[in-house]
Amino acid sequence: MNKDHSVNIDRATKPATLEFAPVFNVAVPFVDRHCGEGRADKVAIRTNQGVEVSYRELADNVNRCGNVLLDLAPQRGDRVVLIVKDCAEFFYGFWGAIKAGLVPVPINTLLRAKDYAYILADTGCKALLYSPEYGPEVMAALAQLGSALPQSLCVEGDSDSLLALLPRASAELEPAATSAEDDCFWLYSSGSTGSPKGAVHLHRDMVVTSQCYGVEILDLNEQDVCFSAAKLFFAYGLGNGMTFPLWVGASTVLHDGRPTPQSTFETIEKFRPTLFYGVPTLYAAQLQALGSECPDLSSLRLCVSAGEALPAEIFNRWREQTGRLILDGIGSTEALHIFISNRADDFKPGSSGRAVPGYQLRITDDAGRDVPIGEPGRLWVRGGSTARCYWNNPAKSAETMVAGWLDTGDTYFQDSAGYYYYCGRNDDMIKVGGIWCSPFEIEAKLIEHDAVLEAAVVGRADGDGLVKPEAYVILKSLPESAAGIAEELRTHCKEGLAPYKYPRKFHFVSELPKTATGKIQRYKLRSPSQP
Ligand code: 3UK
Repeated sequence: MNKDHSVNIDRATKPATLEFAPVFNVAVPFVDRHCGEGRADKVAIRTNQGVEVSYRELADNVNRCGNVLLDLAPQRGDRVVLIVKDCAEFFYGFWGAIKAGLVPVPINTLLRAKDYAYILADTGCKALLYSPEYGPEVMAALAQLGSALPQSLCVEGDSDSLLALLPRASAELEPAATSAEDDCFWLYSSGSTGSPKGAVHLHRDMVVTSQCYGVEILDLNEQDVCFSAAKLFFAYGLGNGMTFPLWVGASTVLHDGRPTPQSTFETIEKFRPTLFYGVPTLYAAQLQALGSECPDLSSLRLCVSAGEALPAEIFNRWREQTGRLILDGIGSTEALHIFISNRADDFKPGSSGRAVPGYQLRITDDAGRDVPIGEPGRLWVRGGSTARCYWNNPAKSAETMVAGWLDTGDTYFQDSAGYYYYCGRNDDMIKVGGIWCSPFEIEAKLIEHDAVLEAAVVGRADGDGLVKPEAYVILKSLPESAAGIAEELRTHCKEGLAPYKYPRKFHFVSELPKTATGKIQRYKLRSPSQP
């Protein structure tokens, strides 16, 4: 058998077989391995603040940070919450905790005190690492918590900050003797409604996503430079911007600001990444900006989209304007990363692609039977990276994780060529005249129209109590007449969709409610408080 902390990859099989050593701490192959493989001086991280970190510095600082964290959270399995922006210290905190046998829990940095108080209490964390920007919300959250306060540590600032403590801590740290099946880190899934739930991930999970998707689908290698507009606290960004580049010994570019067309274009021009990872609403905004500016995007070999379905229209326009493909793929916090994807040599615009090798899929009806090809149903996934459970929530775990299968909460259909098509979240699907109708299909039609920047479609009961589609639309510019453009969009939909699918009503808005990760919150539009 292989030596401690190693993983054997047999690429002769399809999908590749992964064999983990019985003693396996995932920080070793992701962080420590590179110095022994000749990458000690290679740059692992570059940031928009001008910071550069080599693989040697990364390994040393991970050890130092692990030692600092062990002073605050001394017991194996203690949780360490990270409310940290995209910066090198995110890496030190995350991997330092794992190497020390602690469990890091990165949290969305855009939340408020009330949300933090809930999550801190739910984790029962012993330590909390936060960036100074979030200090006021963090302090307010701690005040709400009352008892069982975690030890908190600010990343930078005074003499007690992480940056002040690191140089004084030892750069030696033995990896905790964990196993591939031990709890490793948690990520909170926001869900569309209800309280956030902590998805518990194991040491093996990041290896599986990096190999199955990063290597097999994206063909990542040591020469790549990754830039993720999606932040590290999000499972999508965590893979894109941290685990994938580390797995193959590549470099990553971190930006600690809000992703806008301007900031992402500037970052691409300055750091010349080979891979760019965004979400559909960002690609739409970038395309709008490309109307008046022409940044140099020539370093990119591939672009990736996830978080929401990528409309074919955006794929096509991006390809025309930049000459680059956007590979759409669906992933989730519970699955850790993308499990259905398009690929550079096999893509179908408007579809999520095919199964990522290593993942199995099912589409079922309400009775749990597989539906025929072409029919929409509930999408389930099974694979080596899915969360063990939701923390402290056996009821939700039992409902979502059934005999090794994960309920994605999405409605999908598969065509006869094997491509998967997103229809909507199960609770966003609309039944019009007794027939299931996909809000996404109508939205994709709407944004084909020149005047439309973004659209969201929801079902609403009319005066007779019959549910009909209604559209919320952001126009690219102010229309001459709202009634005129509504009529034009209605005709546009009627021409390209089944007759019952056109929106009966249009609301022209300047903004759509979205999660921090760019997902449209259709349930907010459905609620009666909205116009
Ligand atoms: C939706 C998509 C259609 C879908 C994520 C890549 O988004 C991620 O994780 P979340 O837990 O949300 C999961 C849900 O988002 N979704 C994501 N991608 C697509 N729907 N097409 C897509 N391409 O409803 C899914 O159930 O926030 C994405 C990698 C890791 C992730 N965590």
